[in-house]
Amino acid sequence: MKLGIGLYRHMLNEEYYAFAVQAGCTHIVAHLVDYFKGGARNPNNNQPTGDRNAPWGFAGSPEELWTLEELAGLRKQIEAAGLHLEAIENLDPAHWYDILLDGPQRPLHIENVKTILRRMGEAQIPILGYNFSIAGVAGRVSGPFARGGAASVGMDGPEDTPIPNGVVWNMVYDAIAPKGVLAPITHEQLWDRLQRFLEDVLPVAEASGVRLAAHPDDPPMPTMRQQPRLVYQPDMYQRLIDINLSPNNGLEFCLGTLAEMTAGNLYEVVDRYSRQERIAYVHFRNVSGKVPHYHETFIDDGDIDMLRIISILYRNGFDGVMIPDHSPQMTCAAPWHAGMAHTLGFMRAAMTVVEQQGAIAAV
Ligand SMILES: [Mn+2]
Repeated sequence: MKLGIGLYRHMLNEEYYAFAVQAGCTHIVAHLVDYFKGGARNPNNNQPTGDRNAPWGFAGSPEELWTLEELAGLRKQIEAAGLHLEAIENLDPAHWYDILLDGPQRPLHIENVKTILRRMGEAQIPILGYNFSIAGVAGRVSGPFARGGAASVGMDGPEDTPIPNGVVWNMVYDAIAPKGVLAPITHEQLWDRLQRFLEDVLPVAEASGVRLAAHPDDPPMPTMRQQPRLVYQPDMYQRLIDINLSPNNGLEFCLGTLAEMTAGNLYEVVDRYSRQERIAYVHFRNVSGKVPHYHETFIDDGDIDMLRIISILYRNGFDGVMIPDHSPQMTCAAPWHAGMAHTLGFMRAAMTVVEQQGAIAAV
């Protein structure tokens, strides 16, 4: 079992790599999308939060794909710090918005994703995490929801405000889009878009040695901002796997999101998907409650028995990377670092116990 940490773009430097090593991490999951660009309400010492229905910030340049030099340089920098670069998490909306929206730029955007996959393969970065979602991570509220009044996020009822033109995946990709809102589509239309995307890019992913890893919809509501969502119940992950049998069609397995779903038993869900060997890497996050009313909690303080989860993963031979997803912000001069150190310490202890004593919790 491997412990890693996800770092946002502005954290991809030696100070954060040292923090990761000191906390016992061996792997890095890197975010190259700058979620915080232009988002004044979105301080970058926390997970991107935004407002309930205001976008996080501005997407990158549609013409500037991540270069081979940038990707290979990042890997070398991370390896020089004694760590491994396991994955790039998330595509920039600027590079693939018309795949999500089935718009006129779709052929170009498919080529963009293929180019990124080829460059990742050349740079020897094995996983690309993505989130096939029109509304993205939206509709959440922030507050002192976690233990001891720690700042956290959650959901306080559905969010149905329509998405303005020029916004997708909770980021602005076209600041001068004509006024108006995105027309709703059906769930089946969105599944069709995902299926065509996978058919188009998975052969290149296979040839490049890169695995795609799908995050479930967070928060897992059937619709968000009047748009359908794909993976909002545990069984829907099975549909995503079954629509393309490529071994490179994998999962970015988010425990917090799965626990927020209204159906299923999380321990059975972890057992079922880890047996299929489709989990590329795991997001560790605890929550209290289910959509549309839940809060993110400290790792040891929510609905999920994390020792039991790690025991199931261990028993089923999961050998991938496990990273904290989000943590509540601890009250101190470095709220993000303290929250992450707390989560990583808990995960490292749980992994050590299971590796030394076997699956100790009821699985
Ligand atoms: Mn997640």
